[in-house]
Amino acid sequence: MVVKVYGPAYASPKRVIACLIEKGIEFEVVDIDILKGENTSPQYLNLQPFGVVPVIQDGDYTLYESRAIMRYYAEKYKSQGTQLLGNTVEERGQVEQWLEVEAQNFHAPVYDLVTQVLFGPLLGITRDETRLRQDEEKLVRVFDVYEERLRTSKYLAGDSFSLADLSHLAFGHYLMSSLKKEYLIRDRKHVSAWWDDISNRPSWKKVVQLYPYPV
Ligand SMILES: N[C@@H](CCC(=O)N[C@@H](CS)C(=O)NCC(=O)O)C(=O)O
Repeated sequence: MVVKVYGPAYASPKRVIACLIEKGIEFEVVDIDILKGENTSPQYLNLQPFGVVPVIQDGDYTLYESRAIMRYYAEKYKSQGTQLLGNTVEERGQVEQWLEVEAQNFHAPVYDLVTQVLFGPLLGITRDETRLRQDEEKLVRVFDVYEERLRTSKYLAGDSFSLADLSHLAFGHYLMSSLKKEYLIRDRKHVSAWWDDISNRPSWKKVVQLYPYPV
């Protein structure tokens, strides 16, 4: 069964697509244009009641929330493609810890920067300079913690690339491109080497090449 992924142009679906490529799972995409409001059509809300992308359909099975989708496929096809969840229960614990850090600490400030700075002008959202400054300060603290971790560990969850690293690519890409916040990564030796390593994986290069970012 070919997996259908909705909304490939946007960052959160790219998280899922990178995971499917790492696992060698066949997929096809369905374009959803958020700027035209296609994410709020009754048909789409029937699949994803919160009106955000991605959602996947795998035969009769429908699933949303990008990190839940990645966990599902990484578990379901554990022995196929790249092992993304660690090899032991302890390693799995580390993967889950750093996935949570990505979701709870890293994601919110980057998402806000992307929404206000890049999509704001297109969606008529007014910039809140105080909040933008706070977002950047939060990211400085997050990357300081990552620098310490990556000083002694090749990847966030240990010696191997995992979902925890992969989950940073979709929005980390914005920091390194349209947002022009490369300094957050480049000013930190170990974070910088980690970023070069994970963003040069063939899976990620393929995602960016196949599905260009809209902004
Ligand atoms: N927690 C959700 C968030 C998904 C999300 O924020 N998607 C953005 C695109 S990257 C979106 O659809 N935004 C449209 C909107 O908020 O109206 C997930 O990880 O799947």
